Amino acid sequence: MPKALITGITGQDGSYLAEFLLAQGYEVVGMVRRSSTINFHRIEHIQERITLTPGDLLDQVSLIHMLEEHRPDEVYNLAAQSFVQTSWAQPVFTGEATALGVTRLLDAIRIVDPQIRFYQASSSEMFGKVVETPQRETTPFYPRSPYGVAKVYGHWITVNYRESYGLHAVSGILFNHESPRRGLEFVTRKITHQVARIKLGLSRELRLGNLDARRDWGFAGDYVKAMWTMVNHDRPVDYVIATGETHSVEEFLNLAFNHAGLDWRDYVVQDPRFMRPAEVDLLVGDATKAGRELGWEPQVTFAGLVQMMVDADVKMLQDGVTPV
Ligand code: NAP
Ligand code: G4F
Repeated sequence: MPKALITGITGQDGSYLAEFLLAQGYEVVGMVRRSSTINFHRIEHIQERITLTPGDLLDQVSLIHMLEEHRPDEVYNLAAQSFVQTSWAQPVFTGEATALGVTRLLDAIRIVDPQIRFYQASSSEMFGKVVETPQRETTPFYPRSPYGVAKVYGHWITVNYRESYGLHAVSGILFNHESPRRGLEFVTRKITHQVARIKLGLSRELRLGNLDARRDWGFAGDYVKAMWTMVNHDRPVDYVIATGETHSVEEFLNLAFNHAGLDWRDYVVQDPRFMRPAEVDLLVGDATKAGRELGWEPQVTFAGLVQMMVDADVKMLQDGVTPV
C-alpha cells in the first residue's frame, strides 16, 4: 500500500486530498502542529482512517524525525501561512513558513530519502500584477504581496532541488479553489456564510473590500486530484491548474445572493479595512498543458460552486453546526 504524508492536513485542501488518497488505497499520514485548541473539524470524519503526527514547517528537526518515522513514498506540502491579507501584517512569519518552510522540508527529504516524491503548493498569486493573460507555466512572475513573494521562493527552491539533487519534486501552480470547507476569512466563504446568516435573519450586512478584483475560481475537490496526478506522472513537471474562466467579486456576490432570493445591493457595505496595500486585479489561468499531459479537467462550474457553498452554509446554520 503506498504511503502519503500531507502537511497542512487540517486545512481545506489537506482534508480533500486525504479523502482522495484514502479512496485510491493510500495509507495517509498528516502532519499537525501544536495548538491550544483542537482544530481537526475538517478531518473529523476520516480521523480513524489516518495517522496524525506532530511537526511544524518552522522546525527542521521535527520534519526529519517525521520522515524517518513514517517513511512515506509521497509528500504533499500544503502547509503555509495562506491568507494574503495577513502576509502584510506578518511578512517575516509568512516568509518563514511559506518560503523557508519549503526548503526545510526538501532538505529533510534529501537527507532521509531522496526517492520520496514531493508536491509543492504553488499559487497563481505568483503572477500578481500579471504580465500576460491568460497566465500559463511560462508566464513571468510578478508577486504583489509578501505571501506572493514567499510562494515564488517556494516554487523556485522546488525547481532548484529537482535540478540540483534529482528529486522527483513538482509544483502545482493552482488558481483559487474553494469549497464549503474554505476558511471564513477568504472572500468566497465570507460571502456565502454571510448570505446564509442574512437569509436566516441572523445578520443584516456584509462588509467587503474591492469588488472589482477578478479571480479564476474552481472547486477544491477537483484540484486535489490534479496534485496526485502530477506527482504520479512519469516525469517531474510543473503545471498550471485553473478553470480558464474569470469572474469578479461582484459577480460572485450577485450569484450567491440571487441563489438565496436576495439582492446583494441591499446588504453589502464597502469597508476600507478590507482593501489591500497592493491588489491582484485579474487572474485567469490556462490549464491546457495539464489537460493534454495529465488528462485533468475541472468538473464543477462557477455557478455550481457558488450554489454548493451557499447551500452548505445554510444547512450548517440550520443544523446548528458552529461555522468554522
Ligand atoms: P488553509 O486552509 O489555510 O490550510 C493551511 C494549512 O497549513 C493548515 O493545515 C495549517 O495548520 C497549516 N500550517 C500553517 N502554518 C504551518 C506551519 N508552520 N507548520 C505546519 N503547518 C502549518 O490553506 P488551503 O486553502 O488548504 O491551501 C493549501 C495550500 O495551497 C497552501 O500552501 C496555500 O498557500 C496553497 N494554495 C491555495 C490556493 C487556494 O485557492 N486554496 C491556491 C493556490 C495555492 P493549522 O490548521 O494548524 O492552522
Ligand atoms: O479570497 P481572497 O482572500 O483570496 P486571494 O487573495 O485571491 O488568495 C487565495 O488564492 C490564492 C491563489 O491565487 C492562494 F494562493 C491564497 O492562498 C488564497 O487561497 O481574496 C480574493 C479577492 C482579492 O482581490 C481581495 O481583495 O477578493 C478581494 N476581497 C474583497 N473584499 C476580499 C474582501 N477578500 C477577502 N479575503 N475579504 C474581503 O472582505
